[in-house]
Amino acid sequence: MEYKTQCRVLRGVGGLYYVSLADSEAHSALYPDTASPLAGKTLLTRARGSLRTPDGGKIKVGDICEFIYTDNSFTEGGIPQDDSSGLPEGAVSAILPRRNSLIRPPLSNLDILVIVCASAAPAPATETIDKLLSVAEYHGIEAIVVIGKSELDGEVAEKLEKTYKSALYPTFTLSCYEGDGIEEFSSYIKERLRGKVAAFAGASGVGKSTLINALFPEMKLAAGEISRKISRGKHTTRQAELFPLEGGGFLADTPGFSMIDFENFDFFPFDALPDTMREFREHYGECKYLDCSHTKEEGCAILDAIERGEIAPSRHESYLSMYKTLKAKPRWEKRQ
Ligand SMILES: Nc1nc2c(ncn2[C@@H]2O[C@H](COP(=O)(O)OP(=O)(O)OP(=O)(O)O)[C@@H](O)[C@H]2O)c(=O)[nH]1
Ligand SMILES: [Mg+2]
Ligand SMILES: [Zn+2]
Repeated sequence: MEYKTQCRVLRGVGGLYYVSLADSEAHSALYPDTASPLAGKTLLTRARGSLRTPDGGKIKVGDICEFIYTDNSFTEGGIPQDDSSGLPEGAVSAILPRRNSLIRPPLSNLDILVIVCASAAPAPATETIDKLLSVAEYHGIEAIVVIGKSELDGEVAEKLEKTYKSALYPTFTLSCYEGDGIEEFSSYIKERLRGKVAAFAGASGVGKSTLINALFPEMKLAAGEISRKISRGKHTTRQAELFPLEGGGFLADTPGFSMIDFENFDFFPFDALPDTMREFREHYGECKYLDCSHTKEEGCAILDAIERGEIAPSRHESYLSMYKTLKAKPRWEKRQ
């Protein structure tokens, strides 16, 4: 008997893939009146040799795929998750259309990007936050801003919160040390995460791992293992990996979105920049000149909104910086 279902690619190892099969509920919604005896299991499997996306791309972590398997897959008591000797007779047979596909980190179908900064230690770098927000916006990834270590500098935290709320992003101020704001953020993120993939990004030392551990205690081991690998200098491949979360959903643990990438900022083409500024968008069309670049023109609706205190000056500074960098690039090439 042959079974068809969907799976999510969690990790690649030497040409094989760990995939998480749709659970029974998801399976019957996708393929009514059919069976998937391995529903909900994570297993190591192969991909059909010629497997490519319509535009020739290779299978990636995060991909949602079609998975076909047979009864021969079954070993006594099911397939042990980490046993490569018991490969099921089945294969990833198609890569389904992607919502988005990132190059760095190499990850597809990222749904949520949690951008973390701290009120102090390290001092918040709004340009980094804004670049991450623009990358998320360009790829259609839902962005959430977290201002951590709020107990260190309440004034800065408040100012940042105002900036990102007026930029129209869900914004949370919290402190892992004091516990303030954790519960509110925890219920918000867990509610949104069902069946989705989230990643945490932000400068080193802002408290990402501390926050992840507070939210998802089941992640503790995994995070520790990865940082040990990094400190031994062996985890340089920048492989992305997805970890299933207890309440449903996956967390992408990836050293990606490294701030190094941001020196050579080339995540989207120059022409796309204005549309990545969420709170600017409602003012486009109100500028005096049709071809306004919103950098310095007289009668620019964005500059006027900044004057009125509706848009934070730091958001415009970041816009100018991205404008300059992207404009200087001869041609944006899509790399897969
Ligand atoms: N004052 C204060 N310190 C915190 C808080 N949360 C975390 N820290 C500390 O900040 C330091 C960095 O935290 P991490 O969670 O390792 O930061 P990270 O963002 O994961 O850093 P990288 O892994 O290097 O990217 C640690 O010493 C934490 O104990 C907080 O709410 N308040
Ligand atoms: Mg960390
Ligand atoms: Zn303008």
